[in-house]
Amino acid sequence: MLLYDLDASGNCYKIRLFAALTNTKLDLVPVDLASGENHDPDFRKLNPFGEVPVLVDGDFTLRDSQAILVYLAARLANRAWWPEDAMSQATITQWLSVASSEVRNGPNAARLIHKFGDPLDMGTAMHWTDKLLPVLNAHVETQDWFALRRPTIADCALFPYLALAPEGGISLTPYPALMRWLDRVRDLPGFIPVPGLYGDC
Ligand SMILES: N[C@@H](CCC(=O)N[C@@H](CS)C(=O)NCC(=O)O)C(=O)O
Repeated sequence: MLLYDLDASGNCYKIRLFAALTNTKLDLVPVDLASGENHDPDFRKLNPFGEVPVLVDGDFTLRDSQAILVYLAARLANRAWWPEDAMSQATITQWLSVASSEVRNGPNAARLIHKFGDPLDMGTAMHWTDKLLPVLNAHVETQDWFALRRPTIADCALFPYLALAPEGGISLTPYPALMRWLDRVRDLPGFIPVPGLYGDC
């Protein structure tokens, strides 16, 4: 399987992290966003939105980090990361939605502004962040993992942009339970870091 990838992308890191934690073999194809390679017609055939990550598995092409996590986890013999029952899948999906909505509009947007100079509004990003982080912190005060009693793809989807939040000027110090959850993810066998991850680089 090919993963069209960018090393600094938290969305791509979700997939690389999951693959590392589950011994899933992926061949990385770097995409140079800085030179606009993601807007080349060939890449647009893979993803008309011009975004990484994109997974290609034979004839099957899939965009969106959450969708790719579901696909990869569903193909594993060990269904621990994406179990087959409806309640588990729905519970995980509600956190995948938080990753693609609240986290994207909050800490991810703040990092895009701070680190990459994207023309987004910091006030809006902080509004989302201030609403999000207390909820996440309270959730992991009472349970170790976001969706189930063990790590799932929900944790892989949430980890990158929360761990990278300091790159957006967001301190995680007021959220000790969330920091303990970050540490639990970092302690998982097979864990790999990403450039800029707090404490690692
Ligand atoms: N919903 C998508 C968002 C992907 C996305 O925003 N990718 C960024 C890199 S992290 C990108 O390729 N941006 C290129 C652009 O917007 O021009 C996902 O979760 O994979």
